[in-house]
Amino acid sequence: MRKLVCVAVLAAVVTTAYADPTLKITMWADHDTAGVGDVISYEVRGELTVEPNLGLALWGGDVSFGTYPVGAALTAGAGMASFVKDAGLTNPDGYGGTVSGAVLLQVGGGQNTIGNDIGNAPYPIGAVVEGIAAAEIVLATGTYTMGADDLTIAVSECFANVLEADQGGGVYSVLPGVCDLVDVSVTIGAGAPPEIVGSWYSYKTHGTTGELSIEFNQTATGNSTTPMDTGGAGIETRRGSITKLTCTFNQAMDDTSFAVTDIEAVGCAHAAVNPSSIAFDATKMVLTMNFAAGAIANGEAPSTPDRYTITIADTVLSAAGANLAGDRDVQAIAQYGNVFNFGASAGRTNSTDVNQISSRIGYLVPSQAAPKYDIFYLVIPPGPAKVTTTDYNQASSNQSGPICP
Ligand SMILES: [Ca+2]
Ligand SMILES: [Ca+2]
Ligand SMILES: [Ca+2]
Repeated sequence: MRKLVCVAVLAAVVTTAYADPTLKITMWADHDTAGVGDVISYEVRGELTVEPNLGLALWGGDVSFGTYPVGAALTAGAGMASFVKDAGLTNPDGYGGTVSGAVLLQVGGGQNTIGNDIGNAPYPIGAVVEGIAAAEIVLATGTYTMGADDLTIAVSECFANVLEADQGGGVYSVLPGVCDLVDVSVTIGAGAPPEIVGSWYSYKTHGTTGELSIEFNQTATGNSTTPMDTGGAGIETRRGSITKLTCTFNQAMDDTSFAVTDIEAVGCAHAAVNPSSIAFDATKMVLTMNFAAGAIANGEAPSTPDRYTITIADTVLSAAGANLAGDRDVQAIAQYGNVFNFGASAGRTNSTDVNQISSRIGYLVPSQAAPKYDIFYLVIPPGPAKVTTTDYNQASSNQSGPICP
């Protein structure tokens, strides 16, 4: 197809008195930026910008994908049916292009300007449609799945010819056209860097009720005077302090890029500690951090309570190879029995906390009482979790604080 067009272009230089009809090609995509795994829809659009003519007769171009592997064949735009085999003439692999090395070679096709019918050859056999690309038209569409790098989709090696003006019916004569390749690429920026989304959670197993979590609000700081139930700093109130902590990422992570030393819990009054082990779930989006018993001090006698900042290093990577960004830390108060972190009781376990627990004695956890009130979560003999006098007595005998100013 390309060689025939080149011959026609040479002839046109001699025979046409006006500027060559020009097919202006532009590229469009539905994303400016995209994260790993996002599906990009893109269009190759064309418009004839030099008159006179009766519309596009034939076009073709190679589509490439920058540093990415070659994409799948394109689909003809809605108005291009007369260019598609068998109505029109295309390369053997069709209108959507032929994979050739790093490009889709010769996306496009031509109309049946030679007036062929099926009695002569199996194709092209369609009727010529006039006026194609007189206004901008979608020549072809495609999709591509985004990776971690910027994606540039471009058209090159474009060729075109047009239906000559002042004719009609059956066999059409064509004029060579030229392609305007000034604006023939679109770049989709690699976006959505890996970030921690939502809250962090601290887990304990409450008798036969099973594992229950306390939420650590990711944006809370200090000894908030806002109760943790309404967005204040999260507190691990339960026996044994923080031992199992989770956070969730917005995309799959490279678990091999995580080491226990990439996660650090620093107290106001206690030196940094690392988890004893870490693990990812099957999606590689949820990280579990396990701290050794006693590693994070919580005010259980004889320890002193503390407010910790737990941070994940920005050197850990997404599965696509991008560094962790955004809010990488959480503040968590480790304070046995501090179930009421408000007003004069903020940052300490005192009579207010003890009274709060006392008023819930007999409540099932979590149906009536939140996990934070079941501070002595062990149930002996095994049974469902409940707030009892044991919880009350434990908090009463472990009053503490205030912690960090
Ligand atoms: Ca934070
Ligand atoms: Ca308190
Ligand atoms: Ca209990």
